[in-house]
Amino acid sequence: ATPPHIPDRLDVLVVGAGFSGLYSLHRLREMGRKVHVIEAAGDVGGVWYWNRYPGARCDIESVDYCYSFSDELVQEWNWTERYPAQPEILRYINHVAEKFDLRRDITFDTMVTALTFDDESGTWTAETDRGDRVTANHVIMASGQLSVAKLPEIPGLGEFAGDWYHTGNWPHEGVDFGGRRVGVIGTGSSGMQSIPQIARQAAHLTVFQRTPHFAVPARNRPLDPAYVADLKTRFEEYREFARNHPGGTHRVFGKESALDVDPGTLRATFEKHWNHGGPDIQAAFRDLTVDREANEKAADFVRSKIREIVQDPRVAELLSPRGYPFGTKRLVLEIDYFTTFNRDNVELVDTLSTPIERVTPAGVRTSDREYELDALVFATGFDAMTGALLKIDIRGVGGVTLREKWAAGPRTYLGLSTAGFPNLFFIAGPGSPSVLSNVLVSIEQHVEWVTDYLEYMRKNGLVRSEAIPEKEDAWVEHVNEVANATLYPIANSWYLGANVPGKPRVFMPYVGGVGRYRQICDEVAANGYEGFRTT
Ligand code: NA7
Repeated sequence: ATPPHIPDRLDVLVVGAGFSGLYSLHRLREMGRKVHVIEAAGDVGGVWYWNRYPGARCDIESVDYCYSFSDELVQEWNWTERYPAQPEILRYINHVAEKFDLRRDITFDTMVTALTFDDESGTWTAETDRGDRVTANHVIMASGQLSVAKLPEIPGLGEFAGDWYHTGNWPHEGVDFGGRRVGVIGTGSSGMQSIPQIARQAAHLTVFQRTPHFAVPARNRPLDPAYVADLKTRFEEYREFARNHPGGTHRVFGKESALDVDPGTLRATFEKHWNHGGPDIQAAFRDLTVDREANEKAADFVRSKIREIVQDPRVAELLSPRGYPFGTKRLVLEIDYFTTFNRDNVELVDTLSTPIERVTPAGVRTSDREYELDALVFATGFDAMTGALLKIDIRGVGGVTLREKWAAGPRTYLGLSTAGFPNLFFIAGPGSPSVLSNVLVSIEQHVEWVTDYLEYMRKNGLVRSEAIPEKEDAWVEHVNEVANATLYPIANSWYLGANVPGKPRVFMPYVGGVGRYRQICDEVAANGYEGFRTT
């Protein structure tokens, strides 16, 4: 039986109430569509609802990491920090939900478990973990890129006598680490952000590091209200620049090769970026993402900084990334991360030389000893990009499952759609710039493109749209081609699914750039949505 709160016949079903789902709902409602959102969490926010660990912060500047579709919203909201912390982002999302009265069309605490396409009626039926059955003409998957928390395959967790947490699924009431012996496994963004905060509280902190990640200072600071006010007077122009920019931001790209400049200029350029803070150091020279030798100059610079900051040379060496290019695992913006290792209560364990064997009732056992712990934090990341989609049993034409179709890696047309699954759209999905961009710019572009397409279909009396397999093949090839021209595929990153054992190693996001991607999507639309077969 369908609970009364989800209409059982919809025009559009949206899965997920994060930034993508909320804007999809708002825009479709404005277009007069019968739309409803189903969300697993207890409220809006997506990744910012779940990731409440201490130190959780966005690595895109707040004035960029926001919606632009409503000038009123732009004008009334005031960001307070250069890089927004999780509570401020969640307050913003809540403000948006209230302002546009979004919650009345969202069902929370409900997981979509299956989506089945019926060839005859050309509709989708969704089933939920609460026993709902909902039929919709179209489905928009706004289920996120980093929404399925991944625990490591370490045996023994069930025996652990202490408490354990995953950063991507943090208790809402917070965690008090005061007086406790804490272990953190994982040193990506989530680990590097939480470790300094936990170290200040805990009696003792053991950091279990498998791969050191490159990090540069965030140089986070309060925003000058005059700057924020000034930006509002020209926000549309400011945003329009980002919409056509490779990363959806305002990053300035260096024109020189890191191999052509003299050592003094090289150092001074990196120093300038280091002191300014933020990820734009990746574009300090034009060849850092494409030439290994040039990239190594940046890697050397960061390692020299780590040696300057970390007092114990042995620890500094262990914290220094080697063997993969700078920036090819997502560059972390750090706040007090390296200095944390100068504290007396912090210990670094290199699990490459002494691998973790198991969790024991008392703590963690590595190949050489046991570490006694009262609490264990997993900052071990996500089944990224495809995890949330493949968790749902999605069945398209002829009963083919998405899991079967994507067994060797995700295949999409423009990152928006996949052949054999008509009327199903992805927001910021694999094959789109998504996680390699300011995702808010990408989300707005995707939502606008998809909803415009639904409007086009309605106006033209079209009820069914499906990506053409050859067009999809060509897009997948293009995505691979541009990725292979960069250093990105070298690293074992979540961009490639390398953090999930058994996941096919395929570079998932589109590195061709937000501006170029938008242009391609606009051309597709201008040519009557070419690449889709419609009826
Ligand atoms: P990441 O970046 O995937 O980092 C996960 C970390 O956990 C990373 O250091 C991993 O080491 C480590 N890890 C994962 N599994 C294990 C096992 N089995 N044993 C030891 N260590 C392990 O996730 P985050 O949550 O930090 O960040 C994800 C994104 O969210 C981030 O890039 C931003 O875009 C926001 P590895 O490097 O794989 O050796």
